[in-house]
Amino acid sequence: MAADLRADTPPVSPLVAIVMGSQSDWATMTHAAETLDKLGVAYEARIVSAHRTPDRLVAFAKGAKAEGFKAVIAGAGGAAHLPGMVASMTPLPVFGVPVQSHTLSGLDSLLSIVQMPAGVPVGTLAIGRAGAVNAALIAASVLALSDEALAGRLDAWRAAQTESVADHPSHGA
Ligand code: RP5
Repeated sequence: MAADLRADTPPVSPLVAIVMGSQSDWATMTHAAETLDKLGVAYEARIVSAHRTPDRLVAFAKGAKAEGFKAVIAGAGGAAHLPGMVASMTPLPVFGVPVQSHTLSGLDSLLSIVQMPAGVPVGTLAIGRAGAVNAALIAASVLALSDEALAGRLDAWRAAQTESVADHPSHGA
């Protein structure tokens, strides 16, 4: 039986915080987590609601840099104030993911997140899964500026993606 090498590996501090407004957002935000897993980027996922847990929001946003995070991915739906409020209280780059809402299909989430006033930026990604995946990739790109090994893994990830695209569509697919 192979030895469990994880036991000898020192714990890695999470570099990316994935925060979301509700448990219901996890179905979308899990795609950000899976992408960071594939790239070997340590993260921590938390539920932080701008409306239901405002004190938790302030504590997280004000303390995120001191906790050691280098970037924040924030996903929320509907009246999606979370990314903007986090951005207002941290110097870290904040990437916003509009979660697809039931009533307006995420257009409400998108406009809530993207229309920040000048001076408090949120890098806003696409609605839903694509946004969650791309938020992870862009956060990893930021970290890769000072991490050559991660930059190599990102290059490999892109090369594998390119390799996976067929020249022609398969019939019936
Ligand atoms: C937002 O309200 C959350 O980000 C979520 O997308 C939305 C609905 O939340 P639940 O009612 O499902 O908890 O704050």
